Amino acid sequence: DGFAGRLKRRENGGMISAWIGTPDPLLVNHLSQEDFDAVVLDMQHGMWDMASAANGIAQVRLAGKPAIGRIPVGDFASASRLLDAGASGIIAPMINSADDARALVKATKYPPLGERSWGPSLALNHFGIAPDDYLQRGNSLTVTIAMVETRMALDAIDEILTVDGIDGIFVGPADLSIALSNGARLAPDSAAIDQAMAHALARCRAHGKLICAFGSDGERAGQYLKLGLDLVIAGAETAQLRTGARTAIAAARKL
Ligand code: 3PY
Ligand code: MG
Repeated sequence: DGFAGRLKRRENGGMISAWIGTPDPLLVNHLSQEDFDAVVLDMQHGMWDMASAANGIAQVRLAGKPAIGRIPVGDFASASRLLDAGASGIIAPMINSADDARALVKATKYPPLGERSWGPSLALNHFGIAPDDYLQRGNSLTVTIAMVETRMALDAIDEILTVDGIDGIFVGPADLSIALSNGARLAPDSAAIDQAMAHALARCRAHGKLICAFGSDGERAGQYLKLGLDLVIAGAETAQLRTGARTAIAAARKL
């Protein structure tokens, strides 16, 4: 679907992706109609299982958009299955070392880069591609993104970025803020995170790899885009839904 290429070429500047944890494909259908460049289904803190995620991916594809799956920590088998179901990218949380990054690549890239096992029947349908083509091009049609959200990961960022098959990183400001304060604070919008983000951006650019991050709302997403990030989140669907509800109620009460 050209997503990986468009992302890497930064055709329209950075991308904005939806982020959905509620395991309802019909909710995905609605949100995919908005002007998002991609849609993330979150299996780590969201409630998707593999069958519902496959149906969610189908709804994203119906809107002609790329679907990305965030897997639970260390659940690399689910990364392969999401790709088989037609995901265009995988975001893996808590990748803290080159070893973690290599295990992720093993599950998400076909040989010789990795050891992804063959079975992408839904992906072939969604991409409209022949098996031989998908085998040849699958590794470059999909992106493998490692989350940097601990002190260890920040220290190992160059080693992680050096791993062949890692297409980029995704900074998790919530967990990173907890890690950097030794558990004292949840402060995703703090100066410490701004500093870490600038450092991560510089390292990703030095390695020629992608950098993405979770923004808690549209304003934060805009700041990250302005900084030069490749893909950003503008809040989870629950936050967007509740903000919309609050705005509507306030407007009604004002009259
Ligand atoms: C974090 O900020 O820690 C994330 O994982 C983004 O949801
Ligand atoms: Mg996190």
